[in-house]
Amino acid sequence: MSKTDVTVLGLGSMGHALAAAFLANGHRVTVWNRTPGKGDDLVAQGAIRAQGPKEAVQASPVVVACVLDYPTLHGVLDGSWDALAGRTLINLTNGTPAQARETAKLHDGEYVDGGIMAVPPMIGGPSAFVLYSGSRAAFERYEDILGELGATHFLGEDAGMAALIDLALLSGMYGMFGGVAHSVALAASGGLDPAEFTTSLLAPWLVAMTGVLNSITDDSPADMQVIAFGNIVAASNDQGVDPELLSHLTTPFRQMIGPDAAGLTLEEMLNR
Ligand code: FVH
Repeated sequence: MSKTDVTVLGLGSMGHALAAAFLANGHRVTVWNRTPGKGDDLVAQGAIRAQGPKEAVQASPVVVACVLDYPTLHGVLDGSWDALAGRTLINLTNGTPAQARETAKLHDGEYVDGGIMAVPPMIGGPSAFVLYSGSRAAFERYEDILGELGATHFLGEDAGMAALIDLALLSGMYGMFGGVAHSVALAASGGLDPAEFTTSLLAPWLVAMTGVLNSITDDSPADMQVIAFGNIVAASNDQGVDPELLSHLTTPFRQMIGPDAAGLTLEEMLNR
């Protein structure tokens, strides 16, 4: 069976990995990037370099876009929307739900928005997954192709859902990274080597805690945890570590533990 032709707009770290995956799976891949040299190795492997976005869009029924942000995407497609009409636009650029919905409206054709939950070397490998929302018909027609990038999760016909859940997952990741930075600073203030601390204690601790994400307050009541927040802030101040990040933990914690805690101050939560 002949493989669907695919165009990739944007050959940054991620766009390059996407185009390479499509090439490896035997597609006729047309590529365009603002800085042409980034596609040289792909062209050497058989990709076709388009001279501009319009030529790239006209080359395939499926256009996958992955550029810096939505204003960049709109700039790239300015002048090519007519050529894109009737083709499927799969936009894997990171942005907000509102930007995804706005882009869906601009496109006269099937639109699928995506959120890539992987770094470029993971594309096409077993741990990559990508969130999609928008045209169900287009997603189902091209699910096999999209599956070449990583596992697929379709989140419904609201084009903004993939961006929303992408940002929700990134919130968890960046919250963890921020916590890691604070954790390492606190340990270093006590004289521990950051790399050794991270490998021998912090990483195993975080891995263990991922096992209780759905029951965070079952065995460790919220009130007890809120007292620990106060201790972290006090000890950070004593050690000369800025407590700014951790001092805000009560707000998301209140949202997580439910409406009966909404609007309560730290003191009110402690005195419930
Ligand atoms: N890399 C990652 O780990 C993450 C994983 C999750 C998804 N993100 C999102 O993917 C989008 C692209 O990210 P990227 O890693 O490919 O980013 P860069 O390597 O910086 O490439 C940026 C591309 O955008 C092009 N570009 C930038 N400005 C313009 C412009 N004014 N006109 C046309 N194209 C532009 C840039 O072109 P060039 O600089 O090579 O000429 C690259 O193709 C992003 O939304 C991530 O959040 C990646």
